Amino acid sequence: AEPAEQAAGHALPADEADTRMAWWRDARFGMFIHWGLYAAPAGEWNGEKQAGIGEWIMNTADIPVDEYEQLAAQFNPTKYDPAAWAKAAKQAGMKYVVITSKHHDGFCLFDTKTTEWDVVDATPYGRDLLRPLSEACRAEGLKFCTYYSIMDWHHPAQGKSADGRYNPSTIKEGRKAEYIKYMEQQLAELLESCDPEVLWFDGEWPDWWTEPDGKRLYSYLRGLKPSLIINNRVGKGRKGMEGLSKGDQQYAGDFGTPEQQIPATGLPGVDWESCMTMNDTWGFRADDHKWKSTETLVRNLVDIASKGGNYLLNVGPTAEGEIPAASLERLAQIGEWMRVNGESIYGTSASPIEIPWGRCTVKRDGDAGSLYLHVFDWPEDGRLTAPLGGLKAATAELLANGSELQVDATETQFTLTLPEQAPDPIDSVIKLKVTTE
Ligand code: FUL
Repeated sequence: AEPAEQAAGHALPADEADTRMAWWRDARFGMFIHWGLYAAPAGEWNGEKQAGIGEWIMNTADIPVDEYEQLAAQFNPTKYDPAAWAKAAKQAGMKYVVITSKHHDGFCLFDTKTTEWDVVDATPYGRDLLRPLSEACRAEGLKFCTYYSIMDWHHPAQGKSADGRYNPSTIKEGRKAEYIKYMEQQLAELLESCDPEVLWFDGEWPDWWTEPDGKRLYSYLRGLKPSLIINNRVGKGRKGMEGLSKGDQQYAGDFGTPEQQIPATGLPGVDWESCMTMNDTWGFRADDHKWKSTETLVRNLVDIASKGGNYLLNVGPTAEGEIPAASLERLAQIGEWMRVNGESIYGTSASPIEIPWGRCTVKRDGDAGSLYLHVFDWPEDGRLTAPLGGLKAATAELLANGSELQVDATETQFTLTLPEQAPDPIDSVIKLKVTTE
């Protein structure tokens, strides 16, 4: 293999990749933050509501670059409180935070010498937004991670597509190397100032960005920081993840990124993370009140964990620097559930047992382990039956209140006798101690 390929994750010994991915696999739950200049128009341009997601407004409303640049002059997030954001994530039970360092509009939320199109040079706020958040996250014991878009609607080397839209961008004749250099410099600066644990690429779909480009960028970053975790969108790995061999999937980064969906059977053989919004947009839109219920959000987390994936749940702060109250409320409620039931999520893996009334997660410990039964639909007759899958059930406990439950096991299934009322209407978790003996 070529040296560049050697350095890519797939070519490393498996245990090295396992060491690198260990914290990420245990974490299971993270916060996505889409924040940028687009939070100011908040879904409206020239008095007209625009369709679609907030962070795409430059493309949706076809705003000329020089007009879009005006937004920076007004961007002054005086209410930004990175410590409060980190606390909100921590209290929700999240273990990591992934924030946009540069979205498709090319605007940088960190200090960079490569362009004036950043928060330090172009806004009245005049200070780096990411470094303080990286420090606040570390103070809370959270891993700090950054999103970065390869497509860039502001960079002079990129142009509009034949139909006159920003998306997908094109690269101007002979200017690709210049743009790649620009990205490499920015990413090196970002690693230097914020030391992110994950680089979450996006905007890889324009035709000018190729699989070899992705592999080279992957290797470059792995060289700068060997422990860095890099998602599949660095290359073309998003297309047909399921159909690829394990080696090829690794080629395309360290983990798969299903968007706004939970794959029905997970993504067998690879690490993956479902990223999802709390309402219908990633970047703030003032008129989007289609909030998912806390029940849906908790059950999504459980569903994803039961299939072996991570859940990256998004918030879209305002231009003033505040996470919307509706998001904070839901995060606090998820946190209440996590404080009681977190052990059924962190460090668990997919369960082969399928149950009609909920989901199941597993934690192995040699020949023994715990099977966590997540009961979404509490049985009216107070009896719950599930297949044992070759395991022996010993004791059962309701995490909500620590009470012991009666277990009656046969060779193939076990039956639990439950109290009349579900202790938690969202998801009551039963911890079943099991052995393989
Ligand atoms: C997509 C982007 O185009 C969206 O704006 C958002 O960042 C989402 C997570 O990824 O591909």
